[in-house]
Amino acid sequence: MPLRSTFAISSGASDERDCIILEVTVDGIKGYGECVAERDPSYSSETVGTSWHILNEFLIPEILGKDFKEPGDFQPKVSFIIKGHLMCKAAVEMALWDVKGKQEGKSLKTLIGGVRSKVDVGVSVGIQESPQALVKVVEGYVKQGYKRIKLKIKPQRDIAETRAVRKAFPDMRLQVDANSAYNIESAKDLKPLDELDLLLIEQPLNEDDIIDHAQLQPQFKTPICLDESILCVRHARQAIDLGACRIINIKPGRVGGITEAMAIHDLCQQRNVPVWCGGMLETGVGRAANLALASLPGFILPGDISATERYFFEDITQQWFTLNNDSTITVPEAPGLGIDIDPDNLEKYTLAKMTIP
Ligand code: OSB
Ligand code: MG
Repeated sequence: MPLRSTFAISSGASDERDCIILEVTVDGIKGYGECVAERDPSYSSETVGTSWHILNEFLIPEILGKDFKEPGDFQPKVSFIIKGHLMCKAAVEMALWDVKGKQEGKSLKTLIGGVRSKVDVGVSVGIQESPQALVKVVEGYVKQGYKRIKLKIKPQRDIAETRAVRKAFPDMRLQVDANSAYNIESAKDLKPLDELDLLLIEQPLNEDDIIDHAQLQPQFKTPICLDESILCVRHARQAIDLGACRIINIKPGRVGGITEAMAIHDLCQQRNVPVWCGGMLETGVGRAANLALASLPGFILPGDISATERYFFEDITQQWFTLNNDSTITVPEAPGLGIDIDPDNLEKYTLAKMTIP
């Protein structure tokens, strides 16, 4: 699906969103799931191509025709024989949550114990040509009503950009995301950010650098937030125990599904660590799931869940998510994910199809 504007992060830019949509049939009820892996392995090692392969050759054959009581119940059965590929597992789980909700006539929000009917959201703004261009883009989103802005940064494109936005919007809830573009040495260059009253600095170092993040955090007043580094509840516990971060970004796709996302949420609540819901430029399918997750009580910071028009010209769901005037988006209340697929748009954007009977 073409993006409305190029989205650039430290590791690369994209103009289009490729993704896999799963349609699962259980006892005649159809559920939908979105695999958030991207075309390129630049954010995560998983891609649309690896997901297609793993779903087709391993994950789906392993669980097809078997009985599972809860959407997450297939996970322990496959975790040892199918290592990793968490975005594939999350896609299957999302479709099973959708089925369960439709079976029971309950929304995903109700099934998981969500407490909010609308959730605070912000926009994740890609790297722009210049600090001035960035301020202009941010201004556009502020005019639309977003009250929290996240800036993507990379070396040499960090301090001047963030300062310019802070100067233009002195009271804005502002945060930055490096997508692991620094190492323990070069992260010293980020020190001036500490004076800009940021909510958090997201994933400055590599995915597997929890220990270096623990060295870095005490050097900053601003909380470090981990995204790529946290793939499961164990990682969350280890990062909190080591002092590697003070905030965690939870993306159900990255951690293998809603069930693991809830476990991380529960741990963080016990440990007094604020969490927020990240995004992966999802279609309406994944966006609906993120909204339900973000309705859990521990999601106290605004999520990267923007209105549909921030991403796409049209969507594959009939639902078109809009921003309320208090910088929130309303959580779907219909059974399951609470979305209906737009069959014409789905067909229009389909590049390949696979049916596993
Ligand atoms: O690091 O949070 C990230 C998008 C793709 C890959 C990684 C990230 C992002 C975003 C976009 O920041 C969040 C959104 O969906 O709006
Ligand atoms: Mg991130």
